[in-house]
Amino acid sequence: MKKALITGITGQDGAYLTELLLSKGYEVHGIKRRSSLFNTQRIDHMYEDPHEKNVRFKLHYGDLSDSTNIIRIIQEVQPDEIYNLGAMSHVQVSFEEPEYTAQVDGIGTLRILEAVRLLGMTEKTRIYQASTSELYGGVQGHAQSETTPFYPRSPYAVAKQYGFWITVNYREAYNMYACNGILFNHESPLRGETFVTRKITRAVARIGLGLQDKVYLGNLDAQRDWGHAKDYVEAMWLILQQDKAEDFVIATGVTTRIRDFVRMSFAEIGVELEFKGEGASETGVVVSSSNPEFPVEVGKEVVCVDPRYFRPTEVDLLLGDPTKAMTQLGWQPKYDLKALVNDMMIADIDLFRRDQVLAKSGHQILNYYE
Ligand code: NDP
Ligand code: GDR
Repeated sequence: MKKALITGITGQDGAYLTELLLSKGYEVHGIKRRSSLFNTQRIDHMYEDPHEKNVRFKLHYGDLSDSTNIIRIIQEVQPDEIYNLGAMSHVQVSFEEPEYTAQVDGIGTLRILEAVRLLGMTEKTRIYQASTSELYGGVQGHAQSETTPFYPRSPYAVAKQYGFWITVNYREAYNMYACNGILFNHESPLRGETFVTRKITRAVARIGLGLQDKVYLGNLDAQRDWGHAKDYVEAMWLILQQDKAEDFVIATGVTTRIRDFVRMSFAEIGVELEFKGEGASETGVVVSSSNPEFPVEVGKEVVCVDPRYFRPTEVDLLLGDPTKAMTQLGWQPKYDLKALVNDMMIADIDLFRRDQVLAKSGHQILNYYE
């Protein structure tokens, strides 16, 4: 039985990757941070009672800022594969926590690689590094591939650039099987609530159910190449199953504006929007509403721009070229953007129907501010 160790197991990708590896018969170990509240909601459905025999899913307390902890866990688990998904992953927050982001997203990667080297496990253990399309940041005007030079535009992206190159360097210097997956944005019903897609689908579900009036967003002109996280964790696994360690771009090859993601999400509840104005004064107004289950008033302003969400340096357009992954790995995404939006909207409507029941019986419903 192969053993995998996943950092960032409590995050979106960690949860889907765990499901995938368990289904392939792996023993899966995860590193979770100690927090003052439970932070395992995304993986609780896979929990196995550690008192039982033949448990295939185990969690260890740890943190990518703590080298000794990382070394001890890797020594104890003796993984065949490590997926380094742990990170301070929010681009805007990285402008507020640049040093911590560098520690975890940059040096954290070095800690994993160096632990494997120091423990003499370079021939046994394969390493996947969660690299990102944010590395291309300022490279605009054409699709981005494995040969496109980097131009990071945030403390997050700069830290991830260190993670990318230290992975390449350890591969070349110590002959390690260490690879970067340069993944473009991928989303799902498990996406963190403050990333733009999930912020939108949650808000649209709440507006449709009468729990919220409007949503405040930042730059509506940005363009992203969005795929489904379920498809992208398949690619992570494939990257570690090749004869030779290499880096791969994982993307759909289609890019869409934030404004159009908003439109598509409202369309899922039968609401058509018109956008008026420009920049900070742009608004999204309802022009028709056809589903009686989600009665949103025509003429209502449901989207506003709040410059608080503008970034000091923005990445205007991301568009990946996944040709190498498709030809060499045989990777093919199953979801297109419409299917992704549909999946997220169904999940968020279901989630907030419970709040609607509570609201109707007089309970106070919390508001969400980010
Ligand atoms: P999430 O933000 O959902 O999950 C991040 C995970 O990292 C969480 O489990 C979090 O733990 C953990 N983590 C945060 N800080 C530390 C730390 N100091 N030590 C150990 N673990 C830590 O991210 P995603 O699942 O979306 O992304 C996974 C990885 O892929 C990240 O590295 C991200 O930067 C990268 N990536 C993501 C893309 C995307 O579109 N989703 C695209 C390209 C790259 P906790 O739950 O306790 O907060
Ligand atoms: P990103 O994702 O920065 O691409 O990083 P995010 O969803 O945060 O932003 C995408 C684009 O939407 C614009 N935007 C807003 N963003 C947020 N969060 N909130 C808003 O209200 C809002 N309004 C507009 C942003 O300006 C941006 O242009 C994600 C993360 O998962 C990274 O970890 C990963 O590496 C990259 O994707 C690929």
